Amino acid sequence: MNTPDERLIQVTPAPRQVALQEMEFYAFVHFTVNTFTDREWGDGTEDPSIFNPAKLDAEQWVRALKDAGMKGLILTCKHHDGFCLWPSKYTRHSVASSPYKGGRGDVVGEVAEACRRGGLKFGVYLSPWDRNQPLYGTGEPYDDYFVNQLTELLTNYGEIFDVWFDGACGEGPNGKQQYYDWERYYATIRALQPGACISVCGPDVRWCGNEAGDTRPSEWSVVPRRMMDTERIASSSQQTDDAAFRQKKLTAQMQDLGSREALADEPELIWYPAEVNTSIRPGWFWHESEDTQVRPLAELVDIYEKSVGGNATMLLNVSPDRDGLFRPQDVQRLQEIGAYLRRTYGHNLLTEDGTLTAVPAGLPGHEAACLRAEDESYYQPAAEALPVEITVQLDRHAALHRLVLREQLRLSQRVERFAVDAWVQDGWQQVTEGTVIGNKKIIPLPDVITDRLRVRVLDSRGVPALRFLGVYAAE
Ligand code: FUL
Repeated sequence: MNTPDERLIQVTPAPRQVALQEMEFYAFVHFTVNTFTDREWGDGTEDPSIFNPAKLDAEQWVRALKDAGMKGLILTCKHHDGFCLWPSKYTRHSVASSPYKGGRGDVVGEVAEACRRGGLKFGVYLSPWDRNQPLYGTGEPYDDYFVNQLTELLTNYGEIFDVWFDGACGEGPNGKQQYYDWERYYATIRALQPGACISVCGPDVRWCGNEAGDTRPSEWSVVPRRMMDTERIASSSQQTDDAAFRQKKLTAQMQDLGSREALADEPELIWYPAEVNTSIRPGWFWHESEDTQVRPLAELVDIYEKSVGGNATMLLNVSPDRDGLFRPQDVQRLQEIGAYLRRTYGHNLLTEDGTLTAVPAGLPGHEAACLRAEDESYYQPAAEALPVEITVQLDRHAALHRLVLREQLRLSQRVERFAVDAWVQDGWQQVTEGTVIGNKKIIPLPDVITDRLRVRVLDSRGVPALRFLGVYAAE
């Protein structure tokens, strides 16, 4: 019989989920006919002749995203309007009917190739809701159409790291609704791209519940299985289906998805890490009127620190304009984000400096010294005793700005409560207390001047398994 702790920590991530969580920060690119109609949702009646991004330069996108420190790009290959950015064999409603490159263009191919060359991973957004396709709402025939399109995207464009399934769902061109055959879609993805995560309306990555960039104070990766079903229930029914939408809203508002109290009566648990998706501008698609509304650096780095630094990943949308280019102000903001991240996290004081000790001492091969390197090694105490105390002794005093902690996710998410102390005026002073660590916890320190820090793990599911500890000085 499992103890309650064992029941929780036996839930661990699939390798594809670990790979995505490791990426931390990646881009959404929303681009389609909406860019040319100045709308956020097309209705499917758009004439493909309006799509002509004459200066499209996917290399410019990739450069700007890499400058920001991002590791991947997810492109809206088809949004709700049904227009395909690749020449799909299954519809004429695509780039092939547009003036772009005389109808011989393939935006998906260009972006996938630029990502490959630039070293970004490539992912696809394919909207199940299709307001153009006459088969929509016919059941299996539309599922066939959708699976055919998925197959094109997952076989012709190299390795795909993520398939992002949107929850937005309404009627098709005939006013009919479609009940998606999710299991068939998932099976297609697993067969063609076993390394790809399926996000949001899928089993691998959980929507954080809002598009503003907010995270919960404790974002757990081990959650009830029904969290996955909620998204799908909502998107399998019409927007007018009150019960499903009430349910979805409720989940979004729920603050505690994974404390041991919240999980106590749940029959089935899954590894389902959170992703925060938000846009660099108010809208997802480019609108000239929003050229002056690129969000301030401080706001974006705050979201980064609370999402990437709060056991979630950050998916930041950038919108190319009608030329097919990111605007200079967006490029500049992306560069500023990258510069901020390099300045703040570029130099871990523990790399050349300081010592790490722990009580209880680590198991052989899992001593506290492992925490210095951001590799697979991890510290695990040899005895089951709480609190676990890890002490950092630096060679000299410094004004400390950030502390970063990471758990070894392969052993699940274990830490439930911790505190951080700084040695000031001959004594320990508690600087902060927190709950979840998970993939990464970024802890702001109030620029405290010290040469000694202590992390105390106060509550844990079994013995903790910490993978990394980084200390960063103020500029
Ligand atoms: C939503 C969509 O309706 C928006 O247009 C956008 O694609 C966003 C990321 O997801 O559900």
